[in-house]
Parts: sequence; C-alpha cells; structure tokens
Amino acid sequence: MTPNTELGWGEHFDAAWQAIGCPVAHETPGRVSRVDRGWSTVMRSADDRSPLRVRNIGADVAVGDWVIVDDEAERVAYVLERKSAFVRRASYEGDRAEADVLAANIDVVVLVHALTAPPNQRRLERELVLAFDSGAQPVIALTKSDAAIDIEGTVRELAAVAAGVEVHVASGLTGDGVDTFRAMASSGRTLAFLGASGVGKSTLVNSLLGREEMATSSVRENDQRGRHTTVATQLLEVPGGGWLIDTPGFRAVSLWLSGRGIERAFRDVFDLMDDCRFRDCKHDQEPGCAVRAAVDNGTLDGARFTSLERLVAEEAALEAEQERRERLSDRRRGGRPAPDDSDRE
Ligand SMILES: Nc1nc2c(ncn2[C@@H]2O[C@H](COP(=O)(O)OP(=O)(O)OP(=O)(O)O)[C@@H](O)[C@H]2O)c(=O)[nH]1
Ligand SMILES: [Mg+2]
Ligand SMILES: [Zn+2]
Repeated sequence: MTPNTELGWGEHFDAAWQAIGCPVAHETPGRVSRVDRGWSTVMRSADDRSPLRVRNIGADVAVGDWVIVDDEAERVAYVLERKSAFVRRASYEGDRAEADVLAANIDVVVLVHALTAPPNQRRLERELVLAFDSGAQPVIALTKSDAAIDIEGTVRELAAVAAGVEVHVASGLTGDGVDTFRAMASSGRTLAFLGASGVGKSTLVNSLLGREEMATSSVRENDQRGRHTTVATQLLEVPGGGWLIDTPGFRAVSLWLSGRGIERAFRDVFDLMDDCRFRDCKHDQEPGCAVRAAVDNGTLDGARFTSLERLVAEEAALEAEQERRERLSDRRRGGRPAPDDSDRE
C-alpha cells in the first residue's frame, strides 16, 4: 500500500523511503500532526479518526515529518529525510547550540506580521533568512487589515526588506484576503504559519479551516504583545485539500546554520558589494565602497546594513562553535574515527 497522497506524500518521500529500503514495520509511513513532550501523533490518512500515539525515543521528530512506526506501534522507528524544514536556533542555556525545528516538509512558509503594530523590519529580515534556508517558498502575510494603523505605509516598509517575497494583506477576522492563502494550500500542499505571539496566526488558520479549531486570545492593550495562546504546533486539514501548520509564537529569531539564506534575504546589499572597488572591501572607510555610497545617498538604509553585519557575525560565531564541538568530540574518541551508527544502541 502506498502512503497517503492526500496527506502530502509525493516523489521526494518515495525516494527517501526507497533509499532506506522501504521499511514498513507497523504500517506504511504516516505523517506527524502533533508533538507533545516526546510523543508523536501520527496520521495514516487525511481523515484518520484514531491517529497513533507513539514515543519519539531518540528520534528527532517535528510536526509535518513522515515517519515509520515500529512493529509494536510504540515508537517512531524512522524519520524520512525532509523535503524542507523551518529551523531556528533553540533558546539556549550555556553555550550549546541546538536546532529547533518548528515545522517540517512544508511547501510555503507564511511569515505573519500584524498591521496593528509598527512594522518590524529587523525581525522580518531574520525570519526571511530562516525561510529561505528552509527550502520552502516564503510569503509574507500582514494580518488584521480591518484594524490597521496604516496599511500602505506598513506594506511599503516591510516590502523594502522583503527581498522580492510576495506581501499579502489579510484579516483572519473578516476573512478579507484569506482566499490567497487557501489557493496556496491546494492539492496536498502544506503551509506553515510562523511569527511572533499575538500576530493572528491561529485566527488566520481558523478562517482558512472554516471552524474555530485553534484557541485564540487577545493581545495586551499596552504593547500589542500576544499571550502565547498556541502551545503546541499542529497539522490541520483544509476542507477541499491542503494542510496548515499552526505554530506557537516565538520571540527570538536566532539563526541556525544556514545555506544561502543570508545572501538571498539581503540580495540587494550583496549586489551593491559586487560594485565595491576592492574585492576585500570592509564597507567601512575604503575608497570606492558602493555600500557606503548607497547609505550616504539614501538608497540603502544604514540600519539594514548593520542588521546584515550582525547576522553574518552571528552565523560565523555559530559555525565556530560547531567546529569547536566537533573537535572536542573527536578528542574524546581519542582521535579514532567516529563509530558507525550501527555500532551504537
Ligand atoms: N481585528 C483583528 N484582530 C485579529 C485578527 N487576527 C487576530 N486578531 C486578534 O488578535 C489576537 C491574537 O490572535 P491569535 O490568532 O490568537 O494570535 P497568534 O498569532 O495565534 O498568537 P499565539 O498563538 O500566541 O502565537 C486575538 O484577540 C485575535 O482576535 C484580525 O484579522 N483582525
Ligand atoms: Mg496561535
Ligand atoms: Zn564596500
């Protein structure tokens, strides 16, 4: 039996499943719709009324993953290679860098901001880096259009740092502009909604579902901050096809090891850098610096350049830390090559 295409199964997963020899164990692969403290809820079909509840033990599972459950239906035995994933660095204690996978196997990452608060360009820039690195298509949703302060102004400011990504205005409350997202969710595709607490992710998700599935609650009067109402990420079916992943609002948009996310999110600035006279220009005091010139003549916002410099430094620090940890674990093994996974239990 082939896994369920309505659940979003497709070519990529077929190949990933074959690559590990098509193990079946309890059943063909299912999709994780929810993760709670080491337990996964696994759906076998789009209308699965009694999804499996299994332990994760040792498996790194995120909502949206395709997994194979062991023979006893007790735990996740395999997690199939992901097609895409939105990953940030977990809020950390000490200096251990850990990945926090907010959603896996998504087609579209919807970065949600509210039109009722001043535009936050710096946050959007960071979110875009992670979104480009996710492997999914990023889009931007500006919600609460019915109660907006200044729609045009906010769209203009955010579009200026959006690196060409589409910006859509919507209201989860009135349903205005919501059809755009419904169209994106067609035929088994998965949309993940990500953003700060209180921006209206769950309200938008409910509007798309046509039912009050997710709880919502009011933001704080004084600063418009949310109350972290959504506590567990969930995969939800849109009537008529497609899947939505509603996620808990997150505060820190910390970088995880990235591919070309920074270059893609700051393409305009990297294009300028190509025009600097010196290849090793630090964009500081050098003659013929195209970046400085653009800041001076007002075509590039100095704050955007500072933001890029911070992100580049953050990425470099993370890479250095990863290398240090790898060296450390090499030394613990006494310089011997790392044991094969199959040797470990
Ligand atoms: N006027 C208006 N209010 C909205 C809209 N969308 C959400 N809200 C309100 O904003 C508040 C927060 O909405 P939620 O949907 O719970 O926000 P969230 O992003 O899911 O928040 P977390 O789950 O905490 O991450 C609620 O009081 C909603 O009614 C909208 O389109 N228009
Ligand atoms: Mg919510
Ligand atoms: Zn320069």
